[in-house]
Amino acid sequence: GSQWFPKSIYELDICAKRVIMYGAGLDADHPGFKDVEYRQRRMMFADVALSYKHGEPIPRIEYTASETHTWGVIYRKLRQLHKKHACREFLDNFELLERHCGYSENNIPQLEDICRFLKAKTGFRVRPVAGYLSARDFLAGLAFRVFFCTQYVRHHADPFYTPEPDTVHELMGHMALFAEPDFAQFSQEIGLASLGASEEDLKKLATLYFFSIEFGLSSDNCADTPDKENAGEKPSRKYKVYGAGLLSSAGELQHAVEGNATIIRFDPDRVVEQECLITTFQNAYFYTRNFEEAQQKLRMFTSNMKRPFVVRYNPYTESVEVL
Ligand code: H2B
Ligand code: FE
Repeated sequence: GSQWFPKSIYELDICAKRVIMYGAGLDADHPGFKDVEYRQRRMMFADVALSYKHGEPIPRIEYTASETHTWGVIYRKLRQLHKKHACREFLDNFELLERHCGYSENNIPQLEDICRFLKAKTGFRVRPVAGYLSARDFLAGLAFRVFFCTQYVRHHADPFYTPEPDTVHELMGHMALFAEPDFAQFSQEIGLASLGASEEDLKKLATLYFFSIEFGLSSDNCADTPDKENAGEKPSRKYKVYGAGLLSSAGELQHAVEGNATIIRFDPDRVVEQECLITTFQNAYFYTRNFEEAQQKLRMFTSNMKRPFVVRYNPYTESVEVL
């Protein structure tokens, strides 16, 4: 009830500083733990992110040959898989990113260019962040159509694995769909519902975020629309992928749609019971027909959450009114 939350887009500067984990504190099992050069590089990225303020141009990074190489290896692999498995909206917008934002296998795109592109498409923005934020701080950004976006690259020792979000995950997995109006709206509504939410509701919203924006599937435009009741063990060609966690991970993407993963209809009451797994593949994935359906179901669910006030987003002032 009395929890502080940002009321204006400028107050996201406060959320951005509350990083839980970044370069300085790389865990012992992180591939960069013993690499002094990597740790120093991470500190540079942390400085950029921690001194950034809303409204400033995002500093351009001169990526090293090694970082660009890591990006290229992943880019080639993922683009092949995207063409087979990503939803139409993702593919269309990804092409626009290639055309307008410097996406290519030889170049790591700059957040400033992506930010300008998304702003024109849906009003979404990105801003640099030094590392992992709490679910509460992270979701608050979405309420203002802001995505906290890491700018550093995972350690080169293992291009296909990172224990934390990095810029490859953000740019290959997340960016394309923030250019899609229905998806942008869905994302913002999770964010708005999270402002001042109880701990219990916040956990549910984080889980809904996880199984949609990170790991969601859709059944629109598929060969055969799956039947609602027996969706459990259907051949996976019936689903397209929109979740960024899948679209940025070759291994889990193939597991989800080329294997025999459990795929269940996205019903928020069911989804919030599911455990979010970080270091292994998910036990189940959830699908909706499209983003509009996801949005309707989310709205129905959040309208039953209790908050002692109402928040309304004002797009002219980029602030929330608390009634
Ligand atoms: N922080 C950062 N920097 N990036 C994320 O993708 C992220 C986060 N995801 N904090 C959040 C938590 C997500 O897993 C949900 C909302 O808990
Ligand atoms: Fe993510």
